[in-house]
Amino acid sequence: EDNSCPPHWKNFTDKCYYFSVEKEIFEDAKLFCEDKSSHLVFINTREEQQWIKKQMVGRESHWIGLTDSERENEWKWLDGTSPDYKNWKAGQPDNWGHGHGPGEDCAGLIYAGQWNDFQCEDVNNFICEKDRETVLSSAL
Ligand code: MBG
Ligand code: CA
Repeated sequence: EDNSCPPHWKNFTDKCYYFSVEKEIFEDAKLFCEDKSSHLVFINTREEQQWIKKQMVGRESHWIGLTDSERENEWKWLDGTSPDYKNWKAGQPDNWGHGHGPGEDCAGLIYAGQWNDFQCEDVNNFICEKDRETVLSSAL
């Protein structure tokens, strides 16, 4: 495989993606990715969304790097940018549990690849993303 992604990471365009086998609460998933010089995935295009969906073999939900914990219903990627492309499931986000619990401020993919807001303390799989390493051409 000549895609310059680390072992267990998959390449798409100029990025590398890690689909976890681990399940974590949102904050620990975020820290896991940061520990590997990456971030919870930002999904910016339909093409990226479709590729990610294809990689999701099981029916598990996966955290993405999207939260409205700063201000309710202002969804932001973890780099502070607002989503342009969106893929919410119909009826989501719904901040479910509001009035009875903490609501739902952390986003993830359900098995069909669509987005749902979950309670941040839910335990889900997750996807990390980072830039692909630049290939040195000196060996050629
Ligand atoms: C669940 C979502 C949850 C909440 C709930 C509302 C069946 O999906 O996971 O976040 O939106 O629906 O009924
Ligand atoms: Ca929800």
